Amino acid sequence: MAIPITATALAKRIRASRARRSFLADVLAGLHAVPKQLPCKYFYDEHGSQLFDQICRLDEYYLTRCELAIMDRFAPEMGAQVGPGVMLVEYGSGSSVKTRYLLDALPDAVAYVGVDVAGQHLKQAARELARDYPRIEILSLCADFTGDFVLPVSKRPPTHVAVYFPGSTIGNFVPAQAAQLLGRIARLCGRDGGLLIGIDLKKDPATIEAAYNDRAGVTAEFNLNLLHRINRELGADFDASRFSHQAHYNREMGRVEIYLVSRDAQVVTLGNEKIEFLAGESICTEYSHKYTVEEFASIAAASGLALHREWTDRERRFAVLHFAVAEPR
Ligand code: SAH
Ligand code: AVI
Repeated sequence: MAIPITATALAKRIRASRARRSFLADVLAGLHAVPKQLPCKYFYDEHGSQLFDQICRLDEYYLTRCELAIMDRFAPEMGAQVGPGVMLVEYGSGSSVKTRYLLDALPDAVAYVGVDVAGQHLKQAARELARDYPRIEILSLCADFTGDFVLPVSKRPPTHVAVYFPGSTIGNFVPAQAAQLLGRIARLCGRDGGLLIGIDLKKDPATIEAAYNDRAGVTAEFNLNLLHRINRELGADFDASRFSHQAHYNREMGRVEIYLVSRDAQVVTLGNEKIEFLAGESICTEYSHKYTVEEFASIAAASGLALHREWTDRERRFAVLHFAVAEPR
């Protein structure tokens, strides 16, 4: 006898099957491209999200430490810029740790919406925030923030929408894509809103390279987990032990480039496709751009965002910037 399925369960299955199809299409397109590449948003399955949280606690990964220090010191000033009655929308919210500093400084916020592709991690973070911030309506949206999405409706109407985009996740986009995404953010916020965004600043290459080549090998595991995810979810037969993690700072481009390098000549099967690798051939899995405040402000200005305030840590390694929407484009 067929077991009846509820409408919610059916909708969930349809979403999962669509997500699998796009994942497969993106992986095949990336592995057939020359040079090979994979989108970094796929790092974040459940294990990948946990590995990222471990990266944030590494000595070498100064980014999180510096941004937390900035939030700890300046969140009240940031809260004053964002203003009361807000719906705060966080892009790539992950574990929502930095968020707490901001919510503490926004006691009159109407609602908070975490937006992230990592569904389970997002739900868990939202549950914990709802427990600790009972006066703010905590909502979550599992979506790719580079595409179209509809914000959930809060019980109380907000006076305005502001976006919080910490972590320097914007650095994982090449400048042209970053400009597009900033334009979308400006349109989402409208004239009354604003953007609070974390960026990793240019500094000596040795410090940057160490952050992506930690001694404990967590970043290498994070990178290689992408191959395990492709095997698990798409049925490929990558042997992760035949690939190595590589990360180096490209000074000219102002970015860390992260690769998985094939240790030998090999063929990987994915569905009906055979993907050939030469010895030493690499898959680019991520860029992480580093900016000066001026460079970033000029990209944002072209997207209709005007730099309003900046906060940095004492060593000027990282910055949190507040932008007002000059003209949504
Ligand atoms: N904001 C957190 C997490 C940063 S890690 C912090 O600062 O520590 C990057 C986060 O963005 C991850 O949680 C990942 O799942 C999410 N992410 C990456 N690309 C995304 C995309 N295109 N759409 C939505 N979320 C994305
Ligand atoms: C999420 N993002 C800003 C991280 C970064 O530093 O570019 C992702 C990461 N990749 C390797 N380590 C951390």
